Amino acid sequence: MAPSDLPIVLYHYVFSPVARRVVWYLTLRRIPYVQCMQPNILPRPDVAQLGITYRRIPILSIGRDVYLDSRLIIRKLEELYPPSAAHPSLSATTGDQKAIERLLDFFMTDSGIFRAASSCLPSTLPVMKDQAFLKDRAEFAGPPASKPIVEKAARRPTFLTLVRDAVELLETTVLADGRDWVLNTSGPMLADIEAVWVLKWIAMIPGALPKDFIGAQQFPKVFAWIDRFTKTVDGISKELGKPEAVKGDQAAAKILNSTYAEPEGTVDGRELVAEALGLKKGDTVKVFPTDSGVNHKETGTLLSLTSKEVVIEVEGPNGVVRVHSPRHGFTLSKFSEKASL
Ligand SMILES: N[C@@H](CCC(=O)N[C@@H](CS)C(=O)NCC(=O)O)C(=O)O
Repeated sequence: MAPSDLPIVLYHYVFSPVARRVVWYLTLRRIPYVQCMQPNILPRPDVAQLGITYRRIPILSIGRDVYLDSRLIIRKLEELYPPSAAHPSLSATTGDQKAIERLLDFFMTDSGIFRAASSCLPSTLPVMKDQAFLKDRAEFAGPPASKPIVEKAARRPTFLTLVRDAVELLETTVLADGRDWVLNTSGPMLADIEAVWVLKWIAMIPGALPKDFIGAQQFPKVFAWIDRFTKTVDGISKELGKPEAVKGDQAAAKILNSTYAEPEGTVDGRELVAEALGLKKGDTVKVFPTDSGVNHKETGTLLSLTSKEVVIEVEGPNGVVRVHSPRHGFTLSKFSEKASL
């Protein structure tokens, strides 16, 4: 069966800005999927049913292959769901465009803009007073490496300055000539998703961004583009209708009764980390993110290791799945009963 004929299940919750990236991608490409809605804090028994200990959202499966991290998820959908008239491509085509697409992804995620925007959430937001949520997120973020060096009173202004700088960059570079979309295309592309997700999310939250500092008056092109993106994606979602929602049991059954979307892959012994750790196919390893949610380490049998991803077989109560993690932002270690990692 072609991967594009296999069922796709998205585990997410509505208020996850990272999961929105995947939802918009699926919507803009009109790719059918079912959704398994999750609570915004642990525990997530629906995910545990697959034997998965990774704590972050989103998670997406194609057939019996499960993909972690929105970036790998989007890349896999690009690869496994080839473009057609019904499911148009969102990818950049030229080298310059590809560079912009990729650099926008790194800029919004890795340069600290998402973290800065998250720190602009107003303390009056109901969720910011929810003790269970705050406790969950303290575990998610891990202990601070040291005492914060930015004075408390300067923190919000510092983060707002960073976010404003990102908005200004878009206003004065990629959107400066008045184009509708980042790559000057006729509709939104992946490059737009990469650039818009943090700003659209934080701009929507009342009280997060002071309008006289980061608003439509100072940055008319950026705010018109966010609005255009919202209208376009909302229009297509309306036309497609709500994706079917399934319970955890149904989601797990769909996944476990499917075939794999990809061949098993191999472990090249000359791969640098494989060589350094003496890893070979079939070894038990731990795979985990290095930036957040680091305490939730996935244990499984190493199936494949490339420069782009690590794939392990994970055993759940009702069967095994293959769990794919990107190399970027994740690491792996050899499993040892005594290991402290
Ligand atoms: N790099 C990851 C980041 C995922 C992430 O941080 N997701 C947030 C939600 S926006 C999360 O999982 N928060 C903790 C939780 O919901 O358990 C990705 O692209 O998927």
